[in-house]
Amino acid sequence: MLSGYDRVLEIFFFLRYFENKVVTLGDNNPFQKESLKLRPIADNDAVVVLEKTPIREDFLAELFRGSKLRLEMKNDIYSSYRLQAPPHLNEIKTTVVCPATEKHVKKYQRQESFLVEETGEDYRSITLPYIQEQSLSLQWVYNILEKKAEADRIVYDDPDPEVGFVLLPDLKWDQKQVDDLYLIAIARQKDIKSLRDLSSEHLPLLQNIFQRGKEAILQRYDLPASKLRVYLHYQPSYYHLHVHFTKLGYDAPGCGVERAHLLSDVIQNLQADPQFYKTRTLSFPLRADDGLLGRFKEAGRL
Ligand code: M7G
Repeated sequence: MLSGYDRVLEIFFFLRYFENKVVTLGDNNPFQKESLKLRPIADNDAVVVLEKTPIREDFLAELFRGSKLRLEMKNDIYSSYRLQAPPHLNEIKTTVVCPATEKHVKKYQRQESFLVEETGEDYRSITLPYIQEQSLSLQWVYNILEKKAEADRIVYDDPDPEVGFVLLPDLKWDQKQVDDLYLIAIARQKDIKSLRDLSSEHLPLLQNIFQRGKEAILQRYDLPASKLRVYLHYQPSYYHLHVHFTKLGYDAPGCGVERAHLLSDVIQNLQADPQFYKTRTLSFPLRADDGLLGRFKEAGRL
């Protein structure tokens, strides 16, 4: 049995000699970067996501001092170069999902999307049965809540079973710079799947996440609330309530209007109508090969 570390090494070894790769590049990639789907390794599929991270301002002097420059073209006042940075300033953030299910592979592949308008009734008759049948495992969430994984990364922990949550850096953030700050707050309550399950009884929980999450980020990263975008996804990929905290100005994957719901709006909507998210029509994009899209088509809703 390989440990997680051995498996990552094995993937890297494999990657080095890998010829038969499927490379997708482009806009629809959730990270807008390159992802590789690897052929099965010892009966398991893996997804490896490679991402160039932003250039840090405090490394600029070292970058200019320590790099080689190769002129590509010069025209009047314009010129372009290839800059070869020292290795430690040229790292590639690498995310590995292994073993990856078919759903993970689809999640990271480039796909055409379609906007679905889901009524409250559609949710109950189409979406809910679908997500009860098949959704991604929440084991990683429970590992965080039980401090079996990522315990050393926790930024704030409120242990209250009703309004408590764990705030920590998102998998997508390498924490090298606050320019692309991305944290998630994971609710301790286990029975809230998504926005659709929320009613006014959850207001204390939502307000606690909003308030304490912002305070913790101010304290740790010196970033005020006015610099934060705090939102929920609908549909999420993982059906356990969590809230995204990203830096304003960073074009975080999934922060567009078709998927992100600002937590401040969610709170106000529930204050105005306790059943808001159970009755309203909610729009969201689904990728062409998403099984849920198939269910909407079968039901004649698309
Ligand atoms: P989502 O809205 O359910 O789906 O958000 P999305 O991935 O399509 O945005 C789940 C969030 O949890 C995402 O921002 C993920 O990057 C993040 N995430 C997923 N996993 C498996 C992990 C993990 O193991 N650790 C941490 N810290 N974050 C994760």
